[in-house]
Amino acid sequence: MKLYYAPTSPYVRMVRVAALEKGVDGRIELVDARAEGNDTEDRNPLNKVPAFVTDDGEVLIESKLICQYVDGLAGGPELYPKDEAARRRVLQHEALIHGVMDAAVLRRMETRREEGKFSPWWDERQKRKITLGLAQIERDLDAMVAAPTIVPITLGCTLSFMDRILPDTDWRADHPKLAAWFAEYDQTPHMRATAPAD
Ligand SMILES: N[C@@H](CCC(=O)N[C@@H](CS)C(=O)NCC(=O)O)C(=O)O
Repeated sequence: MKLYYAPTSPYVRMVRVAALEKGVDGRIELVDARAEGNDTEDRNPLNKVPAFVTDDGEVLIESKLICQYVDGLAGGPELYPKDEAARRRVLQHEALIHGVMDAAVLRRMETRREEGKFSPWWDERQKRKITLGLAQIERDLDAMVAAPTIVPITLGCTLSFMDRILPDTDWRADHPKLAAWFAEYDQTPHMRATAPAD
């Protein structure tokens, strides 16, 4: 199996932490998507990482789908519970966290526009998604991280990435439970093993 990656991508990191949790990381070859001859568009018309190629040659895109595939590769902790109601809750929490992540990425991209093209209206919209999303996560945190599902993995990778790309956003001040949880989670072996080099 091959995982096409970019070193700083938080979406790739989610897949890598998931593979470590399942104990299948040794079966997955990491391939630098930016290396010569590795045109990402050949595998993914959306030109995004992660992209994943199974042993049968099937190409999977979208980190959430790839994580579900990885979950099915081995026993151990169910990253996506089989019980239908529990699974739906996990997917809902995962979607909320991805939404916060996507908004953070869009904010970051907005700051990269050429001089005079920055849109305060668009930036404010993304900021509000992050504010309301984090508030809900703070409220629901206990339930979200109670079991070793994909949810803590997604949350840890998202908060770590926010610290990298939006260092001026002091999310810790308004979310003390989340801050305390992340301080510990960020030091777990699988997070440390996948931390991007600065
Ligand atoms: N929803 C996608 C997001 C993937 C994504 O946006 N990846 C970024 C890297 S962090 C990318 O490849 N961006 C290139 C682009 O959008 O052109 C997922 O969860 O896999």
